Amino acid sequence: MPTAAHPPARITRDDYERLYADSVRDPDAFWGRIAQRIDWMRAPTQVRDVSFDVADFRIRWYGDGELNASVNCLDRHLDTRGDKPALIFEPDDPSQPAQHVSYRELHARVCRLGNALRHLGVRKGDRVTIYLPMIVDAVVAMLACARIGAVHSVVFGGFAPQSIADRIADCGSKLVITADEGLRGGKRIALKANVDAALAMHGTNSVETVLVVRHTGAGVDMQMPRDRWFDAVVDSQHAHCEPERMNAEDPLFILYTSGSTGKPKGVLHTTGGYLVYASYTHECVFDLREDDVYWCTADVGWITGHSYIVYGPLANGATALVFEGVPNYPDVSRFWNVIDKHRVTLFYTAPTAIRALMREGDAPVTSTSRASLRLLGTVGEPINPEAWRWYHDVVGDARCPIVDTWWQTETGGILISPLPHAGTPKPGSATKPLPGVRPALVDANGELLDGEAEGNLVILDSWPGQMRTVYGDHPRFIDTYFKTYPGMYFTGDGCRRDADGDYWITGRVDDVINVSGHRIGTAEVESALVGHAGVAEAAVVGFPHDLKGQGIHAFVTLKAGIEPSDALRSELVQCVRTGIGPIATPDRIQWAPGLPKTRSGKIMRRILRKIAEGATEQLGDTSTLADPGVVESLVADRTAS
Ligand code: 6R9
Repeated sequence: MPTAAHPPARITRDDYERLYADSVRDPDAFWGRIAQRIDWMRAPTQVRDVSFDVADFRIRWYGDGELNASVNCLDRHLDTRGDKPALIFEPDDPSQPAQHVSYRELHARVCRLGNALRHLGVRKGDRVTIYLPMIVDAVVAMLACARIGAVHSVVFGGFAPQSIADRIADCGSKLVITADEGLRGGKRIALKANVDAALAMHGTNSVETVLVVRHTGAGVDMQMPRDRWFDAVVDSQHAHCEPERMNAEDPLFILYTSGSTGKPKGVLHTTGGYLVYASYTHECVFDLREDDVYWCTADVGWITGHSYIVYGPLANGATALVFEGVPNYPDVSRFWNVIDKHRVTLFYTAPTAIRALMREGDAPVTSTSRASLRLLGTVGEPINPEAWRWYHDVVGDARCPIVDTWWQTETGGILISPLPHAGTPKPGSATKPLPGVRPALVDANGELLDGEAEGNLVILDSWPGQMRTVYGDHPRFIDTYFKTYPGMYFTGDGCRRDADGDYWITGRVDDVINVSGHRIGTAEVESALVGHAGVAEAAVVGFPHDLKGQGIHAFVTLKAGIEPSDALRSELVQCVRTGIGPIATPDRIQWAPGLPKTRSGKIMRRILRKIAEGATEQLGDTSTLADPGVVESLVADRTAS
């Protein structure tokens, strides 16, 4: 790796103790040194300028530095790694050929698109929405934006037109990059048609151009002059594109994520700190080496794809696999076959996928070799010890360390994770903070808890990868993350710390449901449900689900005169699928004659959660309810259903 000296890639237990102590004693020195791993056009002389105090709030890292993220991910590798594969593309259909894209080729493709975007009038600071399948052009699109200083907003290909429209309207995108169709598990996804539907919706007329990648070759409706074929515009461009000089604090991207209230928020990450942090954590957590073949199964529509398929690995000159498909197509050995086919050494996936594959038994795994594997990782939700052990013993043949990485869209990169050579792993624990990161636990009053304790997880000081604002709504950023516990960043997660000081994340403590590692806001699902003319009110809670981690349980109160029926249930499911996307489909819809409310009219979700879990003996105090009878009838119906 270009940067092995900053810090050692292989951190042992002794290194860890020393590095950690140094990092928190003198964060300026520590993060100043880490920043040297990046190629700066102008090296920063300032390291951090941070205050979490809401009266004097600021988060700035490397404030006078200048750089370009795409140069760090491409140009600086051309001399030493020009012919090395930057990306290996494995298509949905295994009978189709895989593609190896060298750093030189990726550089040329990014430059051509960068020039095309400039030609189409996209300038530094303009927003570009990317709605693409997991194909090489998704990475090209992100890096081309970075090259010319445009701010990308990647929208996950599973989102419905309404969600695309909301995201375009919120950031005022000038241009959309999409494809004719996506492919997943042999099924076609009508991406261009979804964009057309989104652009017919209110608030999207900032979009001037839609670039359409020919992927499946399906016929699509092209609306001239708005819609342009990607290849027709891009292929003729020059393969050299002058990179924009970006200040460290210039925005790199916006990524929408669900919170406990309202619409998804546009998490904004900036250029310098984010890139330093993504590359630093990618190297030390995965113990990256020059000849690794690294595969993260996330989609680029999520933060894991941004930091650990694109920016971290490419800044480090690694070879990253881009997988278009799904774990169970054409059969449940697909992951392991891909590992053998491309000799994958580092494999990073989500607990939900592990649990689903564990259900299929050992044979689909043990029939493959997996001898190339050196390290396994997980992300997105707590991993239950049983799934951890299966991953370790069966997938990793009991010889690969597991890194259970805790982090968030907001954190930009991994904050708490075992380091592969720095300690004894504990199934189900994310263990210790990375050097430079200061987690703590607080009780409901914000009092810091010492030693062995359980409470709410906060971070006491900034790190370079921290989000800087909610796009277009800075007060919401401060309210959401810095007001609950003044002076601290509140993660929204509950957590336990054991006697060894290891952290065990217990899950969200706010109104966010983590379904298969995807964050779904209860408020979003409720608003999709009440969009149906027959619905008076809806309340949505999570419940423990064997495969998904959490499932979605919706309590729905119908308007007077509307009768519950299976047909109505399907219509409500459809409202959610078209309003948000299939990932937010409720697992259960329970008809509720009324919802438990306090006398001031607040829905008591605590009680609904217990009913959904089936833990009806632990309902707690219901005496403050306006109408305690409502609870009895909900419990009776839940038991009956
Ligand atoms: C990277 C990512 C963030 C939420 C986070 C937490 C949960 C993520 C976890 C984990 C336990 C882990 N989470 N990693 N919980 N152990 N290793 O997933 O970002 O989509 O924003 O979700 O996911 O609840 O707060 P994001």
